[in-house]
Amino acid sequence: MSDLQLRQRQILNLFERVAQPLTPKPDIIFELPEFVFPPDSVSAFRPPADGLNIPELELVKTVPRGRLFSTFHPGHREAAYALVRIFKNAPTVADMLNLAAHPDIRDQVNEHIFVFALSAALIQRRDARSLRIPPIWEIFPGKFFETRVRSEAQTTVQQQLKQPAKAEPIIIDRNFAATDRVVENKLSYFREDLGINSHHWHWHLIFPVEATADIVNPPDRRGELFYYMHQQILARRLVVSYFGSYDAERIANGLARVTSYHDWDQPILEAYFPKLTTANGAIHWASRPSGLVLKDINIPDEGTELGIEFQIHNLELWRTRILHAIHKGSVVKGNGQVIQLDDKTGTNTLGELIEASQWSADKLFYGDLHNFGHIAMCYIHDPDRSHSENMGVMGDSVTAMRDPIFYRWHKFIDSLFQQFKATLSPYTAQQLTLEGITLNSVEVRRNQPPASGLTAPKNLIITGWQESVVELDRGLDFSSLTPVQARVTHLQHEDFTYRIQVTNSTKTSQDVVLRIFLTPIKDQAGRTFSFREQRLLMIELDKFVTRITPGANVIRRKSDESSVTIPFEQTFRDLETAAPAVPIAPGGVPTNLPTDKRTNFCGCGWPDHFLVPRGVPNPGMPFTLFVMATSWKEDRVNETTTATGGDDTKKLCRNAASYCGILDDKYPDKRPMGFPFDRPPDKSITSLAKFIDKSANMTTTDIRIQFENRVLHRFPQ
Ligand code: CUO
Repeated sequence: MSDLQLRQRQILNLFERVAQPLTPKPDIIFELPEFVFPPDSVSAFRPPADGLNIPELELVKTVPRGRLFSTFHPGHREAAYALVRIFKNAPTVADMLNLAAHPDIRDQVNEHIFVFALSAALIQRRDARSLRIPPIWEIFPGKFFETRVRSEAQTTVQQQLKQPAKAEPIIIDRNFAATDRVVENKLSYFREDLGINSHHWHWHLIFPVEATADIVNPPDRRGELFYYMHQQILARRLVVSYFGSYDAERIANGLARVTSYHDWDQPILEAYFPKLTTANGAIHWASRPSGLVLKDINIPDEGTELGIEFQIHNLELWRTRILHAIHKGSVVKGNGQVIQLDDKTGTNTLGELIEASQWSADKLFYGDLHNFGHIAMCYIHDPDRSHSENMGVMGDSVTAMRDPIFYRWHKFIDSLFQQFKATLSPYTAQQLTLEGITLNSVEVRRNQPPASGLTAPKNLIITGWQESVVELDRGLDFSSLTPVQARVTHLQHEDFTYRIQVTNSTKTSQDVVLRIFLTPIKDQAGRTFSFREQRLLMIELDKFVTRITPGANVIRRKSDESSVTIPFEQTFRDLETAAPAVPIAPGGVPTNLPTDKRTNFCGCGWPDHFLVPRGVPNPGMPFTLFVMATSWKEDRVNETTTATGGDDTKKLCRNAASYCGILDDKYPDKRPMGFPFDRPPDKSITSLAKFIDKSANMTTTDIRIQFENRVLHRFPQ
């Protein structure tokens, strides 16, 4: 076993059954890290309990083992970051993993904090870039699957002990959280999707609201990414909700767009009952029945655990101050320095302020609005914990997107950004056009011809279901003879290709950025959207650089090359069999990089299986596909980056750069995120057709997305 393979297997071992004491695999040795322990105990796996120089863990242990952990909670974050620092301070990756295995750490600190801290350290350490962490649902199946799954798994294992046989995967019901009588539940295939929730966890893991001392600057445009990634989730979720456009039941129930949650003294009508547990069933996540109202939060310190106290009034005050800054056009730092909210950095400044991160201009004054909103909602059922209830799913970035209130809360957060965007001047013709480049047409075609042997009709995308088998045993508290697996059903689409016809009327080749968006045409009542509404429903599908030679060009681009998504296998990968084979070079960057999935960073990215919304059954739901060409020379951030994922020497995986940026590098596009739809257009522009009218470098076509209510694919096949 190479050193790299050993480290990879150590990681898997460390993340196995994290609620239980570590059981080292027979062939995996954890040595005592030399920098911590006296040399005479180096070779033993378990050191004697006394006389060891273990790092100070008091702060880490302020959140006891077994308790749920919230990255939105300042006290929890402090505890977690104390451990991130310990891991990052280990001289080598080997030292870090050995230290992580120490019983005082692995078996004593809060298991959620352990996973968060080790994952964060593995992502942030440059010398760990070719090592990967397992999918989060394998580590904590309880955050994804209902309690029943664990008891079924246990029954299967007991049967196997009596009569060894290959166990069938446990079937996960797509609608386990509620019945279809609740109209909102028709969207549970979106809210409860493994890939979507895993993306959200990764995003917050790689863009934490605070950093260890070695990270001086925040990741490039972190605050703007916070705005844009969440705005895109909303747009996607909104569009998904429109599949009900033709659904009489939905209209009858009056379920339309997500409304912003900003009347904080009004009851929240959408309930959520997660049916999730953690610590293998020992701890449940709280339910949030309909009709609860936000209350002041006053959770006392309990034993060692730091409490949290704030009033809903604080949220109101912070909102007022933020709105004041937006309409004043500037924020004021703690030291009195004024920062203008301009069209270049304004969104980023606001993002850091609203979320709020350690890079907020003044956290004392502008507060902690977004994070405390998550906290207020996750404790809404027991705001002072007088019933000793656990938090609800809004408290954890792994689970928050399951709750309908997540979308209403983020709609409110997004409305702040939109108010700022409305203060900016509309893009000028000069900013929108590109001389010499004409986009003549765009069309899409499925890659696979239909079974009938006919050519696939153009501008029709087919969606349906995929059944995928995922591993569960890493996170269960009992071992089994054969792997415990679950079969999940999730959305999938047939792969397709864009065919874009471009004419270059200049005399030289031009490098252009092609920006592809998708937008619905009509609302749930069949009414055509105004451009003002449609702009906010634009879903980014792809963004890439291509060279256009003089004259006519045809550009083909496959749907699975998208800059917003990560491939299906990257979401549902099997780490054991796909252990990386790339050596780590001095300096930490692996040599001989393959082009695919090699780092933990690669877990961030919208899942490819959700690239396009579901649509409706035959004849499908109409959408407009929009493509725009801009100049790469003007949009390029520096000489080495490409629009889709950094220069090849740094390209550790196929990045989903649009929503996740590039690790340790600048965001690869100078334009504001969401350009050209991030700002309201001139008032005279009342439709998308008018918007593209004067710009030859833009084109649209109408397509349909047709949902077939059957299993299109199985994974593995
Ligand atoms: Cu991602 Cu509120 O920021 O959950």
